[in-house]
Amino acid sequence: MSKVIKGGTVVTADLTYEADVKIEGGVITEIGPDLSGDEILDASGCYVMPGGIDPHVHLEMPFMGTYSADDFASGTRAAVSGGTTMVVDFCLPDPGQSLMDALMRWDNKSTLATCDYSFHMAITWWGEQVFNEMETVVREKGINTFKHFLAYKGSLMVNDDELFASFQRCAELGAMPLVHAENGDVVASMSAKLLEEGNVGPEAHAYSRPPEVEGEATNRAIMLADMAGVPLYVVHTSCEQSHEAIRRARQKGMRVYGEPLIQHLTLDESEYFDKDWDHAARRVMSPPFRNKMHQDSLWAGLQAGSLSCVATDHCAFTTDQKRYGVGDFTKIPNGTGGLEDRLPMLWTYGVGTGRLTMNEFVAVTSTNIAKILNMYPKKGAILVGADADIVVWDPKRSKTITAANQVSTIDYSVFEGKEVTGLPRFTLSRGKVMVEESTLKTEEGHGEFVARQPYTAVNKALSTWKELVSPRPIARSGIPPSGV
Ligand code: DUC
Ligand code: ZN
Ligand code: ZN
Ligand code: ZN
Repeated sequence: MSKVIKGGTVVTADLTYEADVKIEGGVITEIGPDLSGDEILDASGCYVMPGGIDPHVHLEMPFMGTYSADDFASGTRAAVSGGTTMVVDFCLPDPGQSLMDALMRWDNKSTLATCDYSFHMAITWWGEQVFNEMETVVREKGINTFKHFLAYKGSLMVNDDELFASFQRCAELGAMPLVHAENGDVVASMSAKLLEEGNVGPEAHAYSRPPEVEGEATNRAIMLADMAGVPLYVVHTSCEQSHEAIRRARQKGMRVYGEPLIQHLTLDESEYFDKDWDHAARRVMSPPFRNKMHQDSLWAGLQAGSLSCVATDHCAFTTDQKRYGVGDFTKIPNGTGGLEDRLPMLWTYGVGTGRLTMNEFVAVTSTNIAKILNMYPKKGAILVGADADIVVWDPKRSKTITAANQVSTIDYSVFEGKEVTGLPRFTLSRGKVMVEESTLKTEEGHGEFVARQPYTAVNKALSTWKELVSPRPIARSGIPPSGV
């Protein structure tokens, strides 16, 4: 059974041209004029683009005493409804837990996926077992990226000695580290002070993690990555301080990638102030929303290429879950949704305003991500042989985003009331039509794991297992070396 996407304009990260696209066995088999096939999908008036890849989601994530509300079933349904055909989730071992055991849990959860998916492995603790298992993760499990939280002191956070040791291990294995760059010690200290002074509401969340906290951690991670000889991927880059560090590193020739979120590009800190508790708490995420100056910086980074891709960090909690934090903002589960809105929002506020070209749109929502995560051109491409993960994009279709009509299971949307123009006419996952206009034709379990091979380019450091040395022993002898 072949399908032909007919009469559309193919838009890739570097080309725009009129052609039909033929699909057989889940892959693209022909691109050209006047193709025929068993089934025709009418793409007239539409752009035919690589399906979106969201490099950063948390589905059914155990976090802050609860689980994020969208699982792999509802999360990937939401994804395809908005033109995203692949998600990358984070496997999070509990402290002391084997990476393999954690991976088994993620393998089980992900059997519900409608579209393809991959994993980043998080380094949430450090020890010889983790050091050894990292090799199995890379060589046998098809995971070439390791996430490090520099925030969430007391739970997910790793210290600098652990971070540096893990970066060196990544270098040796041909893996790339990712960082959540916020200084967790400073956030903890500022949070405690705010609470002490009676600032317990959700707006205090934003005060507890200013841009400097992110800039410091980004700079530190970049320096440590440089010393270890690894590339670095900075998740949810939200402010100029962090972007500036990334820009500088790239100018020096380092492979450092920055990932702004659609939320940070389109929503600002006014969402926290003079708003009712639920409104503000629903928007509590880390890093928090910033002011317009930071938003301009992020848009400029996408235009100039100093920032590489746009994600959601989709980590959706219901209003009831958010209310765990009434009376103490540090207990509000951190996270926002947006998986189904990323493409329409970026199209409307990026392409629709002239800030991004269509080709740049494809680059930052799909192709760059596939390249950076080492799965191009299987993903992120309209090329013969590539997976037929395709969105047929109707630039004229519009809607008003509202929780009442969303696919995500939560009871609100941070984009409530936003008008978007540009929506999928069809979304295809490996050739299967999952969405036709507003009709979902999703298939639980259709999604497959995408294995990603190690990188070959950067392998400077060598490491063997060593206990971390701290504190440094104090010299007992007061005798100076001779000659001093
Ligand atoms: N930030 C969030 O807001 N939620 C999930 C994890 C994170 O880093
Ligand atoms: Zn994070
Ligand atoms: Zn995240
Ligand atoms: Zn299927």
